[in-house]
Amino acid sequence: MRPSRRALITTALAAPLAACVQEIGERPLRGADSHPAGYPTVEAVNHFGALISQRTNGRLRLQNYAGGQLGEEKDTLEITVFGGLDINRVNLAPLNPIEPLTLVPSLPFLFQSTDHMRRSLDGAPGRTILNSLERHGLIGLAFYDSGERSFYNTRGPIRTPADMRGLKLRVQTSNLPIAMVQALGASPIPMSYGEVFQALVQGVIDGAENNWPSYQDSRHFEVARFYSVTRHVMAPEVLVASARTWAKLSSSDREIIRDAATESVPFMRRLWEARETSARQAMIDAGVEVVEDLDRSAFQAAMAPVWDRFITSPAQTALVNQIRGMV
Ligand code: GTR
Repeated sequence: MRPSRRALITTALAAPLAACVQEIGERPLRGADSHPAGYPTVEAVNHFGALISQRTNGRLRLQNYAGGQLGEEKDTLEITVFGGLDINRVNLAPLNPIEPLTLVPSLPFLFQSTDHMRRSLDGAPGRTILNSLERHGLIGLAFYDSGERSFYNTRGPIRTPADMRGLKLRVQTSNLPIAMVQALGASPIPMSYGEVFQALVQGVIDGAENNWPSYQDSRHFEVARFYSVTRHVMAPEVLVASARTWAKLSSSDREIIRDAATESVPFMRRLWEARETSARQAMIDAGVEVVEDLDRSAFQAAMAPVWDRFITSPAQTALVNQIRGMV
């Protein structure tokens, strides 16, 4: 069972107090991930932790709580800002309500390819976004791949936006995916990731959207048997540290942590590529109906108006243009 919100807040308040007594070094750094052990993000963060302890001769260690043990991303982010967690791996979408620049890589059909996404996020646009998190109490360390998200559902093949009319689709807790699903004529239901499987089984929702590895690991495929390869968004994963923790670290420890995060990116990408391919094949082997013959441009056209609605500041526009210029 997942911890209640009250329990999470209690943890959030208790941990900084405990941290006053126990300094980093006396206790391990605490990290959170909503995915289970073995998922590429979890393995990458473990690798990051191993590099840190190697380079500090075990003085700094990372205890990474995987599988959503410490709560959903929205909650663990709050706890990280309070300093109750030191490290957090989340998707970019839950950061949308916190920092408007994070909306940019979350836009539908922005990136033209994996290579375009990686070059943009490894380059100046990525740095601008990571730096923008500091004013919210978070230190942006690195972006990880999250592949492409596509829609899946329990009802039948989706080939055009018209096939989505009236479907209740779970979305991440951000106004952007809410608007994207509305633009397609379906009903968005914001819900935390950990609740989706049960909601699909109970028929509370008809579907959701995600990449292949998440679709597999979350077991959503057992209930939602139609996966339509819309590939409508490539919002990345992001690794952050608490600014409260950061303030207590020496500049050499900060450098070790930053370098370890950067070095965990190619490690993650290797795992990701293998996992994306194997997850897709596993889903085909499990009898999922993979809908490839769909009109992606119709989905793109239907979702286009959300760009203007969410990209409203000069800073966001500059970032969009910079990324578009990197195709
Ligand atoms: C996954 C992502 C998770 C989480 C999840 C979701 O692709 O890796 O961090 O954001 O999607 O849909 O909530």
